[in-house]
Amino acid sequence: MEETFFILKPDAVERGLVGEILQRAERRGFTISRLEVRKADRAILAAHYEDLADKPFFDGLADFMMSRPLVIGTFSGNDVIKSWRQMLGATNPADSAPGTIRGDFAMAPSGTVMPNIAHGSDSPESAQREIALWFGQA
Ligand code: DAT
Ligand code: MG
Repeated sequence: MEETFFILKPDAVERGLVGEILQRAERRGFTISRLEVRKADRAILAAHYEDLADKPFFDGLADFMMSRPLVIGTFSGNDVIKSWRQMLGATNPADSAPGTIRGDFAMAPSGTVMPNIAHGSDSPESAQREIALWFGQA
């Protein structure tokens, strides 16, 4: 049994998509093992996106993620890390396939990647790091 960390980003919360996205995860067979509404600050986002903190788009990304509340949580299930990433679809909404969460719900302005609805950990190491960062060592 694996655990992954997810964020439903401000666009998902504002558009009232939280229930529908969580329902997709539950229908897939994931268990919601943690769930919270949280406002992020720049420090936690810099740690969360540590590999992106020196990118030119980081400030815009952080401003967007701090703009409104997030829904954060964890899913438990077999191969849940890879499966949730597959359900999310490609990072850039222009490339995400129909049927994926981003492919069905995300529409970023032409040439941009954000907003793109949701986050999922990309490896077991990232999942462990992100769960500890957002929820503390459980
Ligand atoms: P993912 O969210 O699919 O794991 P990532 O970790 O590469 O993708 O990037 C994290 C977030 O940063 C992504 O969801 C949106 C934003 N982002 C990535 N690349 C970007 C870019 N070139 N311009 C603007 N935002 C970007
Ligand atoms: Mg990522």
